[in-house]
Amino acid sequence: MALKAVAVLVGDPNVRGTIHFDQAGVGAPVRVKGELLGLSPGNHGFHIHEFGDNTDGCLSAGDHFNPEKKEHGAPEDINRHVGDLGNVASHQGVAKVDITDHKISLVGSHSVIGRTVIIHADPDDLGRGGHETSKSTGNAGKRLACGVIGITTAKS
Ligand SMILES: [Cu+2]
Ligand SMILES: [Zn+2]
Repeated sequence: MALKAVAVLVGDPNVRGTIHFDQAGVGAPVRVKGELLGLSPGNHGFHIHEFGDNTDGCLSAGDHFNPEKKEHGAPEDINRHVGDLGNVASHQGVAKVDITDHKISLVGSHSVIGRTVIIHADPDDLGRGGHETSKSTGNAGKRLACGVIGITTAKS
């Protein structure tokens, strides 16, 4: 049975967007698709953070979702946080997101439902930047906008 979820990102008054999550069934990859508006040109770190708590804006969402207690990395790395979705690129104010990921899920121990998706001000160095935060956050900078991932109907 297909599983579906959606997040509406808000935060920085200029940045907003909607991201859809689709999974054909348990164990299938998740397609992460949508659009983010108002970002500066270039790459921006894009992650799932642990908590669906936005009471203090994007700050209360906690660290990267990391149920396997690994280091921060690139989406294709074995050693990565489950929440590490890499970067999205913005051109002329629009970032089109279309990622297929095999680590996140919409069910089970890797489920991202009820967690927070965040878009950052800076590029994610994918753990390779040599900065003191490279192995935890990819040194991606400020949390510009975020949204809690919620269950949606199969029709959306
Ligand atoms: Cu992040
Ligand atoms: Zn990470």
